[in-house]
Amino acid sequence: MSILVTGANGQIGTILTRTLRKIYGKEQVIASDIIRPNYDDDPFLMLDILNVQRIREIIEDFEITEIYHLAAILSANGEWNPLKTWNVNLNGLLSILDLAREYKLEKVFFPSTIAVHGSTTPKVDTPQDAPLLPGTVYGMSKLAGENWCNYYHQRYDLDVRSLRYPGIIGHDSLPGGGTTDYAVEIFYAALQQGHYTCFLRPDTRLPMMYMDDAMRATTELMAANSSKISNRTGYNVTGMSFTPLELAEAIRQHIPNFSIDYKPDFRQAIADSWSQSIDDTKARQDWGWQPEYNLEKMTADMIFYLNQSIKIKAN
Ligand code: NAD
Ligand code: AKB
Repeated sequence: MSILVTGANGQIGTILTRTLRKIYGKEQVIASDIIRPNYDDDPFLMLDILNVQRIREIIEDFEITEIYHLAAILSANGEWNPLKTWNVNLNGLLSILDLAREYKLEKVFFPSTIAVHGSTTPKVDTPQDAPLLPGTVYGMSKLAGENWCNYYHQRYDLDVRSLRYPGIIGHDSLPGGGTTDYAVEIFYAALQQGHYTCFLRPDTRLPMMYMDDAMRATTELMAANSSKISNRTGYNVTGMSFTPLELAEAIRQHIPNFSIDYKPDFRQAIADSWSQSIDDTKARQDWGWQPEYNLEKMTADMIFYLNQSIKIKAN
């Protein structure tokens, strides 16, 4: 088995590469990105996902059997350059899917997102098969991507699997330009400045998931027997739902003097267009999905590990 991870230098890719290397061995997992990590992360290859010939060479040279295709431009950054975002997010995926078909790869993982939800989607306990009319180019590209994944599965029997991640929160990598980024930034600000100015309103409820749960969801989905995968667009999955006000309260249980104020910007409209909570029954039924982290457990873990890394950097 030889796995290629695209977008491996991002918030999720950094941790997913590490997770896959623990399972399959370091040499079996090739990390790639347009930006080189600033720490030793070999084997690493520079790869722009729009360079189809380079992807082909990597598949051939490293005899790739599986691809985890993470490279993308996220919701907030995507709005600064819609056409580039569509190109990277959709054409990048189409190259991966078509090369996976041509080289008969065993599996492809495509991370979708709650950003596929939009103005027509029920906001509470959003069902798997909810109406989808995304308002961002990021959401549009991921929804089109889900449909292409389903098409390649139906037409070419490609074993492509996908999760609609909610906002992902972790202590070992920084988010890359999304609307849920506040839920990571707030921890750094609380520990370093004791204060955070939030770009969303205090009552903005969004679905979230701790990185450990995201890694488990991904590896469990990919390890599941193909007969258990009844969804080939993107499985709803969730860990918890909270507002900035509730997160600030949870942080105050550990840092009593922590203060927060709110200056909503353009990301408020994006957050308002997404669901507040997710029904992930289908993932639970099909391949046994079960989150382990709620708001309190995630907050305690984030503060513990970020405190440790701040102390290590100070020494
Ligand atoms: P990120 O922005 O942190 O990382 C994306 C990576 O893709 C970056 O390292 C970037 O350099 C790389 N990239 C951008 N353009 C590229 C190109 N042309 N060629 C190759 N690489 C390129 O994002 P992330 O949070 O790690 O997200 C990873 C995937 O998971 C994305 O597909 C994203 O849509 C999805 N996702 C993330 C979240 C989340 O909360 N983090 C939630 C839902 C879905
Ligand atoms: C974003 O906010 O854009 C991402 C996501 C939910 O897809 N974190």
